[in-house]
Amino acid sequence: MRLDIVTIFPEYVQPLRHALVGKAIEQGIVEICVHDLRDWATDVHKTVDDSPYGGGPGMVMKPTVWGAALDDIRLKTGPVASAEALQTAAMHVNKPRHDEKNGIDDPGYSDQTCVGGDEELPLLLIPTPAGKPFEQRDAQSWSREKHIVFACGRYEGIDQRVIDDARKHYRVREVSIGDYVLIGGEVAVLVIAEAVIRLIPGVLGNTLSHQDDSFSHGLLEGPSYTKPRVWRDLEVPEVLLSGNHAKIDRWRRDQALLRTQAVRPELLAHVELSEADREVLGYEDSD
Ligand code: 6GU
Repeated sequence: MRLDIVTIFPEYVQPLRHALVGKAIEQGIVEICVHDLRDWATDVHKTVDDSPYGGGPGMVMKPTVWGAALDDIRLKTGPVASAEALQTAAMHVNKPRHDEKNGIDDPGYSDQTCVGGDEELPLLLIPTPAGKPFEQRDAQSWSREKHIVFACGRYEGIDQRVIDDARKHYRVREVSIGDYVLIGGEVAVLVIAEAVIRLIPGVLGNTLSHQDDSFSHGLLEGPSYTKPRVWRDLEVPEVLLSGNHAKIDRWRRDQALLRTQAVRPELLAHVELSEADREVLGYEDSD
């Protein structure tokens, strides 16, 4: 996968060089190029914004600068032709991870979202609080993309015509990472890139380890425990020591259901509940 990130603060996305994403870069699973939007500014002050038509506070990012940047990224021309990929912070490749296990097959992914006509266009993601909420299923879908471009807006946003024009050459998605306002899109890019990259086969040592993720089955994950068995007078739940895997699976399911009911009850509406599930949740029998 290739990721291009356009921002006026290239340093802001340097955390991607570390840990699991850094390792994925090193393994050649993902290539990340960070571009300074000011490289496309044409005046001596490297101006990227201007006052809004119609008045009001704040500044709007200029279509001329963004248009040139998105053209060069798509065509690999201009500053992009010589752009260097992000280098990792440390060598990770030879360090085995705790969750790397032998004998676990890569389940792979079907390529159905990556075939035919428009699907060949790169995906342009524009983080904005006015976007559609980013969800785990988006991360799953985007983990199969060949080329994703992130356009980080600052100030009051990007001139709308940049987004309208980009649709000619990109599949464009405006996305929000939650109902709060950030100063710019950079932190959202870190969030989205990490959520996407960790799902690419081969990035997590153990490809089974994300199948039980919170949200993947519509439920929040329940609690986890490790040694020692007793710590500060607190014991690990007995069932986890029982070796009875049917019982352990049922217990984990119960914990996930109860946590979801307590913290995010609205998620339960989208989960298929068995009779046993309904009983744990205290639902009345419905015949
Ligand atoms: Cl994606 N961008 C910005 N600037 N603010 C946000 C956001 C994104 N998601 C929530 N708030």
